[in-house]
Amino acid sequence: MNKTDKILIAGSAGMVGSAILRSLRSQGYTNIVGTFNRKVPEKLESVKYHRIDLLDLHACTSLFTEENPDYVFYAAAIVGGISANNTLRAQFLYENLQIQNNVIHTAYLSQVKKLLYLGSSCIYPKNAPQPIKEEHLLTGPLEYTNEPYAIAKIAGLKMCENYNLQYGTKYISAMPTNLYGPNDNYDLQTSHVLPALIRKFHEARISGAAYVNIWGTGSPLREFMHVDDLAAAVVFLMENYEGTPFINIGWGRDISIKELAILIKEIVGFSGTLIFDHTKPDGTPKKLLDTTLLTELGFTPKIKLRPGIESTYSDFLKKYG
Ligand code: GFB
Repeated sequence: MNKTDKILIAGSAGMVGSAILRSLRSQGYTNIVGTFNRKVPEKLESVKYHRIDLLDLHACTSLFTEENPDYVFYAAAIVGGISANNTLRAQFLYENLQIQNNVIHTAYLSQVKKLLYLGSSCIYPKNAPQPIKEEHLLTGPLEYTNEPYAIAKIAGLKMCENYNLQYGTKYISAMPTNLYGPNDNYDLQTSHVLPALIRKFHEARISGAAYVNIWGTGSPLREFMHVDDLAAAVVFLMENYEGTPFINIGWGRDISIKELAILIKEIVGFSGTLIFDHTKPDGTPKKLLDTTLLTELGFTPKIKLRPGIESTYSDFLKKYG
């Protein structure tokens, strides 16, 4: 990838797309085009934005005809935490399938040099052996709370694999673990656990509440990666990796939801207690990715969990504090 090649980020306003944009700019890439729809991005010099609904194939075709990108980062999914996945089930399935079909197929028709598709660690079976290797895909039943999203993501990586096989495209796919960082979604109904807990502990500290409600038992294990590490990894893969096997992107260690809650409680400075709401689902019991392939390619994440959460909390305070 040359610094002046045209790079399209599909979904550049979300937490992941905006981090990829920051990473590309910091590495000297100068010809970046972003798309957004509902969430409006902050305006950045030398980045061209298109407001576009990628569910619309005609709009997607017009975008590729006008911009003719060399490289595409696919970060345009509709995403959310366990509750959003479990309630917006039809929407997560339909919209994710439709948007990725439109973008991947249009990228093929417009002969882009390379496309990087972003999936999710929820593609793996609920009870996959830990740490989860890429070869564990499709070896057992999925976790039901996020089955629609997982099926859409599996379809996306299979699109890339099979376009490569049939049409000779150079599409690569990466499966990130649970992500957090600046520009996250803090809506308590639809967010992931880490931003939800930042907001809950912050509001409890301000209001002087005696306790904070944590969903589930607190025992599920999750791996959390800062989105700037993820962005550095996907730019690294775009620059250095070619091949159909998809690649896990993880941070290397997991912690329980209870341990995460205690850590965020300390960082935010809340002094009350935790109450676990057993009526809420736990989801997958464990989810730690095996990142041997990524490490062998030469990439290692840098941002440790505590400083990562501290800087994310600072970003939250700037925007909502
Ligand atoms: O992050 P999260 O919503 O999604 O929840 P998943 C992780 C764990 O945190 C679950 C618990 O066991 C939740 O019950 N939890 C505790 C909370 N308190 C809260 C809270 O206030 N809010 C939320 N959201 N959770 C997602 C998938 O699964 O993982 C997505 O739904 C995606 O599809 C993502 O793949 C990577 O980690 O369970």
